[in-house]
Amino acid sequence: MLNKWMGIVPNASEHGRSVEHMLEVCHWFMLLLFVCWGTFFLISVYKFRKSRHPKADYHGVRGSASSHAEVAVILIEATLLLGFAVPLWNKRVVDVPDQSEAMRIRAIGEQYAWNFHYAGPDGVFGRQNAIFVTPSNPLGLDPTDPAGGDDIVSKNELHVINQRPVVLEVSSKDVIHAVSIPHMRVAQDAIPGTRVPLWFRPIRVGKFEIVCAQLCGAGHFAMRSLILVEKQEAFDAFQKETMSMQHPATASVN
Ligand SMILES: [Cu+2]
Repeated sequence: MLNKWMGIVPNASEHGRSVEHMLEVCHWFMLLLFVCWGTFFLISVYKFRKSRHPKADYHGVRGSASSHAEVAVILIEATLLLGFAVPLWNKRVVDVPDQSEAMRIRAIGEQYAWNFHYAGPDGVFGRQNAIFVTPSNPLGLDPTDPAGGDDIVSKNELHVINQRPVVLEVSSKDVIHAVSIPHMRVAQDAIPGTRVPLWFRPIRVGKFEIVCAQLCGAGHFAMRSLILVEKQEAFDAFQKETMSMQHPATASVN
């Protein structure tokens, strides 16, 4: 309800609720802080007004209530950080699912599109080299490498399987971009020369938006793609069809 009112898109990933929960706790705490400090400020302004205190008192507060309040704030903030934020961060960034469980897909940004590179049925990414880059081979896949014989590349369309963890290896061909998938509650900068894993488990079949979240040039606004969360059969059909288009020789053998 609150999400809808604030224009936040519905969650479609397993960990999404915990991210929302973290944000909710922080916001409620900030509201509490705002109200308390605001009230304290107004009381002070009224109580220590000039007409009642014509002469300034340089000793300030004498009671210990304000120190207690400060300690309480520190304790609550430490709990937020150590009890909620660090464990969630660890789960999201350190505990990346391994290759046997997850789909590994490379997401490569360029001005102004996203390329998605799948390892194909053999699960091994083919070698890449900039010398092979052409309009029909945007990622420079080495045609002599057998591991790349079943690799497929899709532009502006990321196909994933529902309920299966996805590890996106995010990088860029030119400038800094950022993959942001609001429905999955994930975002990651795409930095040339690095390959950063970003993972999530989609829990709902559907089509969702992927946007570039770094101002990357004049066409930044148009740099949007779709993530298609599909059932296994639909993904297999996509893989087979794309393979037959991109590797007619290999596809006919299989
Ligand atoms: Cu971009």
